[in-house]
Amino acid sequence: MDSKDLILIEDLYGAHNYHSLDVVISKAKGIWMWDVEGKKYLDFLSAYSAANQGHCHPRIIKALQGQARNLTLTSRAFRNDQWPMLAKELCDWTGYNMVLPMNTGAEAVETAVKTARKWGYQKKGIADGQAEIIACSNNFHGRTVTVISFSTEPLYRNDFGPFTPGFPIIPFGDADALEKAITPNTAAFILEPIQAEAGILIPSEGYLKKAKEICERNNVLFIADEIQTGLGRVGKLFACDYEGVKPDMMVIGKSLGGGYYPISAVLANREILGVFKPGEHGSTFGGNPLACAVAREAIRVTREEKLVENAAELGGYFLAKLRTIKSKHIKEIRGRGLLIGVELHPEAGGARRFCEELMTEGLLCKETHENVIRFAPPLVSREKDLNWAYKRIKAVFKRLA
Ligand code: IF1
Repeated sequence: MDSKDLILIEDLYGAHNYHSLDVVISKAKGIWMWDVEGKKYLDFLSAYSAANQGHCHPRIIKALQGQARNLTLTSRAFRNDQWPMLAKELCDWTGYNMVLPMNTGAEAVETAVKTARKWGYQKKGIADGQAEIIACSNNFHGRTVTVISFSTEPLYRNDFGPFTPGFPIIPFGDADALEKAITPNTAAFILEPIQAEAGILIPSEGYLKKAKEICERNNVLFIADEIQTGLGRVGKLFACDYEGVKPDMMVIGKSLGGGYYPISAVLANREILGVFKPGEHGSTFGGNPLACAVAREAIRVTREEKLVENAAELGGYFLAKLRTIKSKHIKEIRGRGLLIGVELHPEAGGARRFCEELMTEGLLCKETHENVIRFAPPLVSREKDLNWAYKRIKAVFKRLA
């Protein structure tokens, strides 16, 4: 079947909750993808940073296949031999001493919310049912009802109410607003250290540190959603590392599964994650041995192939190169590591048409909101790959001038 047929079938039977580019991928390896007609593309999105290690990494295939032959699922009714090792390796790598595994990012954010509330009642002494978690405007933390309860984006919220209460909203990047919003009922503050979906918004230098300090002073947990920014994407292990900030709780996902398998986790220390007692929270698939074996190898690949360092080096290189493109459409180019946003002026006619044009050039990326083109190639990219991409990007800006 060709792309046309598959698109027709998808649109007929699949729910229309996406406006995907009309490219039907059937194969991928490393940084490259092929559509069903055999046309080759450079992946400049990495499945929203879930495929940081590149597609179908041979080492991760091996881990997946090996584990698939042995043991895939026990549920947590029984123990398995992979979860303990992943838990230890994750803690050793990230510097936390406790971890709770889930499957998707949104579930891990939900878990962080539940943890913070329980901590608020049990450790901080907040009166029952009163706990508040402060979130930032324009955040993106996932799609469940509780998580969209603290979204400020009508598109994600409309007609999905009633919502979960207890989430005051403050502007992103405003430490004074945080200070003012804190009450004796505040259990936690949750944020993305770089707002990716909002358009790769990097807060001004010192904000994370200041916010962490305010949280500490008020006995409020600082929760970082590093689902998209974490594990190397931004050129350090975590975006919070740029300011030397160690969140009380950290939520990770995406590339923890090496592009193969959904797995997410909440990291914290024992005083916090220790609030859970048996039966209070869980998941059929969370901590399953297949996910854990894949994640263990995904971590080893990230470390041994020095993907964090590569993201830092190539990110700086590519950002500087992009900034040499002269176009009246470009308002600003910003980024950290290999998470880069090209913001266009409103008169440019939207980022979507640039993405469609880049697709015909063999470069796959995705707009975020109306006017930002997001570039996030796999972290296994090399300089010559980015040079290849640069030529296409430059050509498209020339063509759509
Ligand atoms: C979609 C966005 C990116 C995330 C952060 C939690 C989650 C995500 C910081 C939830 C997920 C994904 C979801 C995906 C598109 C994508 C996205 F544009 F929607 F915002 F990457 F920028 N925290 N982000 O970025 O993780 O439950 O999806 O595993 O289509 O919704 P999830």
